[in-house]
Amino acid sequence: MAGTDAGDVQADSPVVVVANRLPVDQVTDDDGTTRWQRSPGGLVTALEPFVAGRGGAWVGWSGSAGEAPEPFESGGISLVPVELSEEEVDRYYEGMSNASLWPLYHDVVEKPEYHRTWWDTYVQVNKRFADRTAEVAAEGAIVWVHDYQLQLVPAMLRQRRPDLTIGFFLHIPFPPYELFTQLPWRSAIVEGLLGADLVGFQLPSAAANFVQLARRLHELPTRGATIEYDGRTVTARAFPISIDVAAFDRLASSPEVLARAKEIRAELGDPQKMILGVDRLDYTKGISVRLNAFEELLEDGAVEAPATVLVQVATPSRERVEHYVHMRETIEQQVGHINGVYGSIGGPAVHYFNQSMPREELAALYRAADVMLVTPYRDGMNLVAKEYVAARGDHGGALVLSEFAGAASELRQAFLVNPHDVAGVKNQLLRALRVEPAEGARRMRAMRRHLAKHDLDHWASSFFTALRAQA
Ligand code: GDG
Repeated sequence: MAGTDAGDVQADSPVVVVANRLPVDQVTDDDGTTRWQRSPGGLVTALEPFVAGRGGAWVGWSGSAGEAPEPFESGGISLVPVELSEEEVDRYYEGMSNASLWPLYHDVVEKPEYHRTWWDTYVQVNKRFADRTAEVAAEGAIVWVHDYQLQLVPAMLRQRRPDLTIGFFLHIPFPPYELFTQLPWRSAIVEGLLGADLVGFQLPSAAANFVQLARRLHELPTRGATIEYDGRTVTARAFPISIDVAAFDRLASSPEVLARAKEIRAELGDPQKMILGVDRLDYTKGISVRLNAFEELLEDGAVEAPATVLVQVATPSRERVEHYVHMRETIEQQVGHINGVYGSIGGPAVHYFNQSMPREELAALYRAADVMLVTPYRDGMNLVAKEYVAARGDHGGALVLSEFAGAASELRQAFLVNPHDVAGVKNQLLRALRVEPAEGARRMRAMRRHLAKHDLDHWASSFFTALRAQA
């Protein structure tokens, strides 16, 4: 980046990504010095080829409250930090984003809270993101804004820089009219998104929900996927996100990972069947549902522990938001209860980890598991389901997948379940545990064929191609 002073950034980036978080984390070395390290997330890998090395920029928050570092370069991308105070983190991020919008957009699985102070801060922070982006984007640049934390940025940016081509992608579901309209600031959000030329969603139904809102709430003319607004045509379309399938496949079939997968089975006491869940510890993910189903199967005598075990990785997440504190307690009580009743010395029924695991360990777990349980009440996509399929180059394993995960519209050969129906989940879990190897392999092969064509690069390039076409 040319300027190092935050006030002196040059407007020279032809492609700008705007996301709540920068794709780096600050790490402290043994000698106490701090440095920035590329985050392991998939988004940066997907966008890198379009942004890196071409003077591209990424505008985002560093992840810690207080003064933002000066813009700096990492992996050929100019990183432009946006500052957030403690109070802004509380109100914009933990409040409005994660306690209002997140539950509302996930079918009100938990009751959203609405506070005017949170909203005011959301507006203020969105303005700051728009300001920083307007400063770094070159004349006529392509800007891609991400996710529910920044829904006002497209309109704010267009007002500052009408020369830009602006895309927006929502990673989480977009609710139907009947739910969305409970939001006190519903019109502002719709107008915010309409500032974009292209609004991308995970599913066609979400895009249709948005078009319907524009028509019913704002009485705008719409036609198929397009909305006429303010003398422009806004397109709303689905771009289902994916993973780097080939890289995950390679990782999961490396000798180290295969050896570790064997070792995991041995450490679990060589069970006949291993069931696996991997999620951020979030109430949308339906972790309790699968614990209930597993417990009932133990109670019915349909499965026995420790011949059949459930391994649940629940990565810590949003630990300061109240809903999450409560949910963690409930899940941990449930695990304790199941192990209390069905476990034995050295032989628990549920192996529960409230820890983040290295990627290699996740790959080994996927490879070791006979059944992967993915049971969210609502999920934009769910990359864990796709990672499991990508990891099974041996065509082994079976995927139990919620109908309410975006991934279900692509992974049709999974054992699909309605997570609200415990009897149905039990049934499908048993079918998956007992599937004939040939039948399991047929399903896995079909899902892998789909993923091979629909990978992360396909997602990013489809979006950029569609966005450039709007320029
Ligand atoms: C949002 C939407 C949409 C999990 N635990 C560990 C770990 N993970 C990784 C998984 C996976 C990712 O985190 C989780 O992705 P999901 O898609 O399952 O869920 P969200 O975090 O809710 O993501 C979602 C996504 O955005 C993308 O658009 O699919 O619907 O909610 O990659 O592997 N990774 C490591 N250790 C862990 O312990 N290394």
